[in-house]
Amino acid sequence: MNQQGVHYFPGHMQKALRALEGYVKVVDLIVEIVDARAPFSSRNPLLDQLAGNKARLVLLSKEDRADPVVTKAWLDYFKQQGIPAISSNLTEGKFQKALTEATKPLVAKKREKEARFAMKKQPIRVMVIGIPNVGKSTFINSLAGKKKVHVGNKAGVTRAEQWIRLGEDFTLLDTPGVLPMNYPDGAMAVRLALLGSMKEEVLPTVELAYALFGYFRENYPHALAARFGIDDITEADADETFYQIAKIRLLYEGSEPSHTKACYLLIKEFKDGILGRFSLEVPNA
Ligand SMILES: Nc1nc2c(ncn2[C@@H]2O[C@H](COP(=O)(O)OP(=O)(O)OP(=O)(O)O)[C@@H](O)[C@H]2O)c(=O)[nH]1
Ligand SMILES: [Mg+2]
Repeated sequence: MNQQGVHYFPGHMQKALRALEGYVKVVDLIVEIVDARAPFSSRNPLLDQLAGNKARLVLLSKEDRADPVVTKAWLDYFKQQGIPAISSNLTEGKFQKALTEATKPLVAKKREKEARFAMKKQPIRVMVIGIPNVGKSTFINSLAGKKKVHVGNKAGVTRAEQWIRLGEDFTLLDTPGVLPMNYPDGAMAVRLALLGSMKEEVLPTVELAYALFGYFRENYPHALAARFGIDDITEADADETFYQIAKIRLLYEGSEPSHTKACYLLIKEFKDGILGRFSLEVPNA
């Protein structure tokens, strides 16, 4: 994959980061959402620092798009690190139980303190953080049982922080996605672009298609077989494969099968989850 660094830090992220610093002080729990397909690359070290010693839960989103074996390995990895972590398909909202379990001690502690000092019962304040497009707003809507905040499959949908009250026990803070200031490791940036967390303008689609092809060839050589009716790509050449896909899907430029159009198709189908369930990194890789 591309080894060149990527520098990308728009102004609204700088602003969001400063705002988040203020919120950390007033929240009880930080839910850090990462994409299950690349839980390492989709963690933001800046947010990690910001969270300090606050109670924290790592939520691996989009498990329905990830390789289940690899997701299990990631959950074990976080467990070994002593970091509470759960995985979920946020669009199905089946994580409520796990979340309630994970937050039980926190709630109990808060209620006990309130009782001791005869304080009024306050909701647990949960701040939801993560890089763009990992599902922060989807998580909140799912908990709320209705659409309270905007979601969309592209980076930068949430632009400002917003508090949402959930019953008696919780108040959630939706936040805009924040990326690290730069990616000295170009391969990490490529993964984030494939997950839709980095804007399409930052990394060209054709380059992404080559990177994805190379990754599939090494890790999931059967990935394209079912969808495009082509052979295992272990020995295949990227250009030849793109050419083949273009012919199969009738993607032409004039009378020639279009290599570029095939690249766009491949990336779109990967992003839409049509190709299947794939993880882009494994623990300690
Ligand atoms: N398949 C699948 N899609 C998901 C899941 N969680 C979120 N999505 C989709 O991912 C896209 C991004 O979700 P959002 O909730 O807008 O992400 P966000 O983290 O709030 O993004 P920003 O506001 O841009 O930072 C949407 O198209 C969601 O429907 C999941 O667990 N599985
Ligand atoms: Mg959002």
